[in-house]
Amino acid sequence: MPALKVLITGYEAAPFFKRGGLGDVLGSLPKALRDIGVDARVIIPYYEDIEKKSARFRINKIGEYSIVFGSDIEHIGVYGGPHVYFLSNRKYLSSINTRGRNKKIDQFAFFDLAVVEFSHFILEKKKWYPRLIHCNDWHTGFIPLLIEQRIPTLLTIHNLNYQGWGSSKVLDLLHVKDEAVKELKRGVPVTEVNVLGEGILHATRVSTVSPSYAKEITSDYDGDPIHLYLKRREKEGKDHGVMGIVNGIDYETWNPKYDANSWEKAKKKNKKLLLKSMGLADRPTFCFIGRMAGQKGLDILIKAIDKILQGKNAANFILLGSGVPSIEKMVNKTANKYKDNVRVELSYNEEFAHKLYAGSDFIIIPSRYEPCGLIQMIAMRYGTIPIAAKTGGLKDTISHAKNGFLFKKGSASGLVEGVKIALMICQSHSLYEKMVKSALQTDFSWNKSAKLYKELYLDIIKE
Ligand code: NHF
Repeated sequence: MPALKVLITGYEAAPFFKRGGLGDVLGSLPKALRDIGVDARVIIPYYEDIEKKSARFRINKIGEYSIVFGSDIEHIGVYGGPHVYFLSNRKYLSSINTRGRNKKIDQFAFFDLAVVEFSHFILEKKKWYPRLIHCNDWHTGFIPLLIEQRIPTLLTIHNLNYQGWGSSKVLDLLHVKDEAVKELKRGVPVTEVNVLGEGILHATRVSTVSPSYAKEITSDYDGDPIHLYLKRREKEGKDHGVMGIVNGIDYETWNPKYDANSWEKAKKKNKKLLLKSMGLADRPTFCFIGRMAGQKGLDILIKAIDKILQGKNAANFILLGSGVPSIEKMVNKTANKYKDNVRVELSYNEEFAHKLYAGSDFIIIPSRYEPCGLIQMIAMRYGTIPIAAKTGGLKDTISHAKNGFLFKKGSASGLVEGVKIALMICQSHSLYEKMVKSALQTDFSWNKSAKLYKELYLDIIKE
């Protein structure tokens, strides 16, 4: 049987360009799919940042074609590395930092149209034709509408909070009539379109990145309209609901080179080096790694650190990440207040992240919501025990008191309790050892989830 051909698309894909978890997923899921016989290829914009590294990534030009966007004919250059395609256009596709929400909507409307046309280009050029297009997040939300069921689509939601709202003028650029669009919010001065909403309404199937997040977003998601979209899908006979498939992590990228039998010496050494480089004393060490954004619950962590460290010297906290300036300021203030115990690195530094995963005892994940979360899985791969909010994918991947701890989401006192229990565990070598081993033995590779995606793809193309 010929391999199932799937084109996977989104805003980012590691190692070419990565801003967040989506980049990790688009970097590692296709590989895992290819290992089980799916001909999975990825397509993303050819950002200037990628172009600069084209020699390193062995990216070559494959060809070009044109699309009509508004009243302009725009040229698209097609570039490729093994199993990856990049679409290039100076005006629309080179920037990773497009300012202004309507400009961003235009950029990805342009990309989505270019992906749809790419399916013709690649058939002619390489005799390759996708049986299914796997779209990810709002950036690719126009594809299901534009492709008009010619190719079935799966839309995976990695974060419902980013939906891509913008002026409906973009529809003129796409030559799409208002009637074809289902999620229009009419208003003054502008009528708006919701790109993710369109994707949800038009995709053949919708999924998300964990069963618990699927439940959360389809039940009561703070008044978000997604369940209305889903109800409308049901009315149209698309009654499959939202499937939740937990992400895996790339075991090659995240490889501590120790396991449940050999962790102890290596981890001790890693911790020693980490603490020395940070100028911290030898104490139980907790880290935070992530974007400094509201979702990630840093205010909860800061409150908890305050409670734990007041008058005591019980623990170290090392925080890595960057983001919202007011959150960065709050974090810095705490570091200045607890000079002996708290360190902050305000950047996105993958090398340092590896050191933190490897050298910390615990990782704190106080997210207000978390569609899947990758850091708890990466941490456990390094034998670092997560203390995480009980929400979304965190709930689905952490077994409380076995390979980590879960506390009530949004609760600083819950987190304080979790840290206190962790400190107690540190007093008992056998308890600590049991938890570390259990974390190291949990399988977070893509093996299981890639199979689930393959089954879902096959199911979709059968429809
Ligand atoms: O893991 C990749 C990531 C998720 O929880 C994460 C998130 C964004 O918020 O699926 O996407």
